[in-house]
Amino acid sequence: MATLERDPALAAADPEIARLIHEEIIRERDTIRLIPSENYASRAVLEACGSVLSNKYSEGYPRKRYYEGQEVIDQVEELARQRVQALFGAEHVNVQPYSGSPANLAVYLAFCKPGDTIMGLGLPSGGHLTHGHAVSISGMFFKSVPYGVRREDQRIDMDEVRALAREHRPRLLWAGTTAYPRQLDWAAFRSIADEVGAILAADIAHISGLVVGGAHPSPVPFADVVSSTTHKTFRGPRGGMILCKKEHASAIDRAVFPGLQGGPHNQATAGIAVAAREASTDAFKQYAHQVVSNAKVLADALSARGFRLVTGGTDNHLILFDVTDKGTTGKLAAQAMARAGLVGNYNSIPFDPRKPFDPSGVRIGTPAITSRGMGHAEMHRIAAWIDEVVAAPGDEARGARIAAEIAELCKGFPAPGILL
Ligand code: DSN
Repeated sequence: MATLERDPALAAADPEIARLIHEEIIRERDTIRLIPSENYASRAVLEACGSVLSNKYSEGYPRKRYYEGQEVIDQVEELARQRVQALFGAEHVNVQPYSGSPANLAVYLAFCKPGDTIMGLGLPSGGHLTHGHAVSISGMFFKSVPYGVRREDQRIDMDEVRALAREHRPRLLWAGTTAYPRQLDWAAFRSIADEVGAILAADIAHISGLVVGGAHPSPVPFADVVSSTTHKTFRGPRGGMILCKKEHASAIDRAVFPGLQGGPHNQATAGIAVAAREASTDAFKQYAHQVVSNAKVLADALSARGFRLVTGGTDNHLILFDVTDKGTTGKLAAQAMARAGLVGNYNSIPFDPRKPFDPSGVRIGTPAITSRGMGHAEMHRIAAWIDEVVAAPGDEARGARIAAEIAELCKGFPAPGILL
């Protein structure tokens, strides 16, 4: 059995893991990946991540390490840093965070003390756990003051953000989202942060690829610090990065190491360098714009089929829809969709009357299907399939028929990174 499609070593050494990876390759190949935070890394990125760079310890930073033998690793990390810096026009970059949550923890460590007040978009409104949610360390160690979205249009209420900031004078103000289909007003966040003397931290984990590709405004000129994962719209390896103003460079670097982490994952650093090189191309700019264009077409098609979309639509890569009027729940809908080969996730919607474990909404997005080259015609087909599944989540025959149709469609749109 060709397992990693290129190297029989794993199949010989560990047939069970080899078989499971093979099964995942087939799953990723034959289904429509709609989770908006997922994507397909290129073969080149995967190859960098599967390299011997994984064997090396390199605590510290280029030319200031605590282990010898860094003549190659220093160059890898410098390339990653320089490429990301150039892509975003950032003053300073750290590519060592293991992922988005550790990157955000490093931001706290750089700027806050336990007990400080922080503000972020509440999780039920589309914010991230690490922006102060009660069950996260960010809600346990800091005094969290969440802001929300307006009931009428489910958009972030900048008047509320300003009023809460004036009242609570946060040390740190997050501008970033994980389930929000609209653009953020970076200038308005900057003006609020300035008014109350807060550090402005932008978390662009979901949209960093859109920012690089010019399909979403950049927070870099506005924010003191910008955090991101590297595996979502950026299309890199699982990892994290922090961009900041020069004046904060040493605070951020010290927070990541030695404050929070030990040795960086050099294989991921190399993957980030490769992804940054890929993201510097015109093809990537086109990709980023196509992600947004596909999302708008998919949103309009769902809306035309009677789905209530949170905020009424999208202007990024993400769509959140409410299935209450369709007579089902987010969990039942997402599970039925997954059985039919449409893999999204159930998600709370703003002011959701249901509990987070079985909420009213489903979250989908277009980054991965756009990486496969799908366009407007496929968005219409996907909307039709979603509509069919959600109309009868328990209809297994219908789900199986759609899964077969989707596997057939996928044959015409090879997923980057997958050779089988
Ligand atoms: N887990 C990511 C997402 O799915 O949006 C955020 O960290």
